[in-house]
Amino acid sequence: MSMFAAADQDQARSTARDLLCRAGGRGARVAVVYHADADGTSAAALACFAARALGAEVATATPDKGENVHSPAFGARVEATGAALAVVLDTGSRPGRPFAMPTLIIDHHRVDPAQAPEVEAFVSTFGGDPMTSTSALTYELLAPIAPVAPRAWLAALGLLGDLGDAARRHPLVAAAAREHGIGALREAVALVNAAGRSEAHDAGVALAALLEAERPADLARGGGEAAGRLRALRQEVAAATRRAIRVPPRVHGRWAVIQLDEPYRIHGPVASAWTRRLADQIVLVANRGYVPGRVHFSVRSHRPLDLRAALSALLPDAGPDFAAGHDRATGGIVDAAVFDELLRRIQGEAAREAAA
Ligand SMILES: [Mn+2]
Repeated sequence: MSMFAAADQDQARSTARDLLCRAGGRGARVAVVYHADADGTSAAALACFAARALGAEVATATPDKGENVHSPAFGARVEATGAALAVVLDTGSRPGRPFAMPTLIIDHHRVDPAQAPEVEAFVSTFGGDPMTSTSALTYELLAPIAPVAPRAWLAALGLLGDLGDAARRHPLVAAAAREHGIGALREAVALVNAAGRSEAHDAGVALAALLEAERPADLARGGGEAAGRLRALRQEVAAATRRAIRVPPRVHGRWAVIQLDEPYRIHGPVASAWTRRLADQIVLVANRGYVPGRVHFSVRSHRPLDLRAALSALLPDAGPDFAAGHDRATGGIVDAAVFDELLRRIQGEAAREAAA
């Protein structure tokens, strides 16, 4: 990151803290908007704790199946909370702004500074720090203004969820593993992720479980009501994943394509599971059953390839939901017709390679 961007980030962080403290000081409502995975949900739990400790009321919201934070229906629900400030966590970013109200975005996804959102405060590393997560950025933002230190393990959950075992080198994960055990942290990540993958997309259960938990082991073994519901959701998602992993791939050149028809958001883990067995392939797992008429798909590979570039080369202008995410973990959400065109181009690439 350039010196200029670093100075901008100091300014963004101080503005963000100021907005939260002022909202708390006047007892205002804060809308906590989050991505329904372990990282986004852990960041949301930290934001809820901090906002309440500062004196604010909290309303939480996550986009439904097939929505994102820019969907008009989602925006209307967030505006309807009557919140004076929105805190948006781990949802990626686009130019412009998702909501009319004052908005603070905390996000660790790679973004060109020229494409940064125009909101009151955008807390980001612009992708310049691959060893961070939204939960860690949120923790670092909140620690100077709110008593979140006893919940530092929430930052570790998000790091482990997004970075896997590489996150164990992060000081927040190392400290949480010493205190709580790495097994309890991993188990909590799996439970939280299951909620967002469930057929009902019941991310609120995971957030409730994190808010009622005093330590990560409370998710897997605690008697809390939300933790119990979370464990039932995980069983359902695990059964669907076992079913989906039995669907055989079709190989086209360097691509291996698996097509699912499941109401669960399990295309990502199924793709990751196949990369070991298809070590020379780019694995694409498509799900036509998640949202009718749309295809949600995940792309992963065993070898370190720029998968966003590989996808964009096939379909250069497929919109902001195509080839989003990270170089090593991407995918997209497109209309069925666009996905069928992508498949034709994959087959075309394979045929050209075979002829060469
Ligand atoms: Mn994340």
